[in-house]
Amino acid sequence: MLYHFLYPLHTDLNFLNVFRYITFRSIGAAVTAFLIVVIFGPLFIRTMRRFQIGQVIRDDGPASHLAKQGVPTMGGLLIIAAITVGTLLWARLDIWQVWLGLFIILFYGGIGFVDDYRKVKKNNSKGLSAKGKLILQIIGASVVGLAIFLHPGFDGHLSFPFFKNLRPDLGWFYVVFAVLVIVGSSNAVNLTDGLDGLAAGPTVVTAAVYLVFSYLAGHVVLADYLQLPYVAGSGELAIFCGTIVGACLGFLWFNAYPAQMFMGDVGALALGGALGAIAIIIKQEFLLAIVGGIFVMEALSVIMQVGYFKLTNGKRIFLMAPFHHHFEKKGWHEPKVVVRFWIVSIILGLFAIATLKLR
Ligand code: 57M
Repeated sequence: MLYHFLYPLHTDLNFLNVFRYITFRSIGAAVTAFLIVVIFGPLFIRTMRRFQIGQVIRDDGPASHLAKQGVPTMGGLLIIAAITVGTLLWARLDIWQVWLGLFIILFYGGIGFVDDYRKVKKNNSKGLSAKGKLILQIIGASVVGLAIFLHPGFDGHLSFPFFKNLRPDLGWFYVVFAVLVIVGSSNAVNLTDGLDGLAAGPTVVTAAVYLVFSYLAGHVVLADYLQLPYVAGSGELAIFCGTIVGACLGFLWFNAYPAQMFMGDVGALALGGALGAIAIIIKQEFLLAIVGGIFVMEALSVIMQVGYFKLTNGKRIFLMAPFHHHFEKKGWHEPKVVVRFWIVSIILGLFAIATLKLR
């Protein structure tokens, strides 16, 4: 919005020229989203406490989690508000990809909200049925897949880090692929969100890396130089990524151990869905498996554990899945698990950036 109001005035007020730059607006967007969460966080926590909207803790988890009973949840509402306001303020609103990003975060946030609300209302840890949640996620992701497919500039080629000449064309199947990436990413972030700061940290890293890639993918000269697929308009998604970085850093302020609030499904499903959608829109789908390696490992640990559990009638690979509970059960203190996962995430983020030159 600021771009549309302020940039046209640059002919009279020269300094307003700065609103043309995606770099400047991405930083502005990140700071705005951060401040919204940090400023409204205490009020949000107090309100959730007053209305007794707190986490219901399962009694079959690690014992240390029982102390978290009643911690205010649904902090994702604040995250989503900050991302939406930040994006509307700083992004160019004539770029369709920006609306697609906002759509997925609001749609998936809506699914998570219904799930959280039911849990809180019924005062147990079960919300929407797994099937109901999956169907809704598929519907939301299909809208994104179809919007990309039906756009005149559609390109169904995949791109892989390291293999610049490997570019299979998926054609209409790209829509199915988009659904798999978005739904998979949303659920993987949701599974990861089980320790204080565990989901928000790697989300910051992933969104920061995608901020860089979105900028490059939308820059015709740099995309060509770095041999990335050029996606017209995708540079504006850097601003959307900036708001995710800012909002999650602000959320971490309160979610750092010992957490004063959790993001809830409303936050985890929305953030995961948004990361998946960004990867699809800027055509860097496989990069998500690298930079979001923590989410991938967490999801794989659940798939392996549940599969093995069923095959062997109750035997386990890990002491408990998802993976982070395994380390807790081994006696690592919660912040130690979280900070070590962050370290791995940062290293994966740096590696993802390095793929720019390894082609
Ligand atoms: C959500 N939710 C957290 C919070 C957060 C198939 C199965 C592996 C599914 C999995 C599952 O249900 N995962 C999805 C995980 C919950 O956090 C809430 O949920 C939101 C995210 N959706 O924002 O609102 C708990 O996580 C802790 N937490 C923190 N700090 C945070 O910042 O400490 C969350 C955020 C919170 C809090 O304790 O209550 C969760 O873990 O439930 N199921 C599991 O994860 C369960 N695993 C399991 O049953 N494993 C089995 C296999 C055979 C399936 C096994 O390995 O034996 C575990 N989770 C729990 N208890 N709580 C184990 C049992």
